[in-house]
Amino acid sequence: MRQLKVSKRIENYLEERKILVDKALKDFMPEPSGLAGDVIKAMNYTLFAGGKRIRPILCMAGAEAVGGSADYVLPVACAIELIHAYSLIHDDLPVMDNDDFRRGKPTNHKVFGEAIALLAGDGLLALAFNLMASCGVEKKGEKTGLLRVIDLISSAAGYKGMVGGQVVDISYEGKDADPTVVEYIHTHKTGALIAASVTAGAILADGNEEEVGRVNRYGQQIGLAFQIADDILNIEGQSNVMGKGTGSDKVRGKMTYPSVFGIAESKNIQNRLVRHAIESLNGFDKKAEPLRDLARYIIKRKL
Ligand code: GRG
Repeated sequence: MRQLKVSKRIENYLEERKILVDKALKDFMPEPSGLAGDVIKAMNYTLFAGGKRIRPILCMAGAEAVGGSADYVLPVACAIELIHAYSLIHDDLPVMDNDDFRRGKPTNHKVFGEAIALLAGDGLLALAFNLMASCGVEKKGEKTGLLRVIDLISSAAGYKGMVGGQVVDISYEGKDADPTVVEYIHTHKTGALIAASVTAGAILADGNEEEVGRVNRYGQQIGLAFQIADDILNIEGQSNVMGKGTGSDKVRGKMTYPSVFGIAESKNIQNRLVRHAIESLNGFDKKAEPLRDLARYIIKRKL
């Protein structure tokens, strides 16, 4: 049989995995009911309003790269998507980026109001930890791997990671270009949760320390490349494909890779990061092929 072209292979893989994640999320999420039903409705709205599910897919691929199973890590993979959904709701609020559309649909606060949107984000964040704590991925009552993962993910989501990156992103709007600051913003705001996603998979699947370290390095490199690609899409992307407007970074005076290094150099940097990410997986067999494909996809994506 002729080998599928890489782009087709990754397309099929992403589609299959997204179906798996969507089904698990549907099974897990509560139906809106009771006195607090409005907030559950708002939580479900953003969680099921599209999305590539790249973080859970990376978590499953990280597990498989070290010989584990995707199904086993699926609850933790879903929990990471809940954290991602929370960050998008808060990021779109008027006090943050004040966006009206995401994934082609009105943002959470446009539909449910600011107070409910804020609480829906909080609710998703808390529910993510509830899901991880109750997901039963611990073996024979031993929770070491799971606790290590909760430690990793909570750090990546909080002030040492995503929240810290967001704070610097906001406070440096309109300031002079600074390569150190933009690298901090991108590695924290976006890179930290992406790196934690793939590393969590490798830890839960009992990868050895050498493997976990290599997968983590891969995650950090693609995490930064992912946000650089996002910056480039904000300039060169097609808004009808992305479901949101382009050009907003420039209007807001955001510090981005293109604003600091220019478009051409930003593309060189992301290509280099992807090359290094793939090199980090040297020594891994073909079970790591999805991770290699995902690294290439991350900078070629159109949304
Ligand atoms: C704590 C109040 C408070 C707010 C926190 C941390 C935070 C809000 C926001 C930062 C997270 C953020 C929005 C980073 C940008 C990362 C990014 C590129 C998001 C888009 O990710 P995709 O492309 O989205 O995976 P889809 O739609 O595919 O899920």
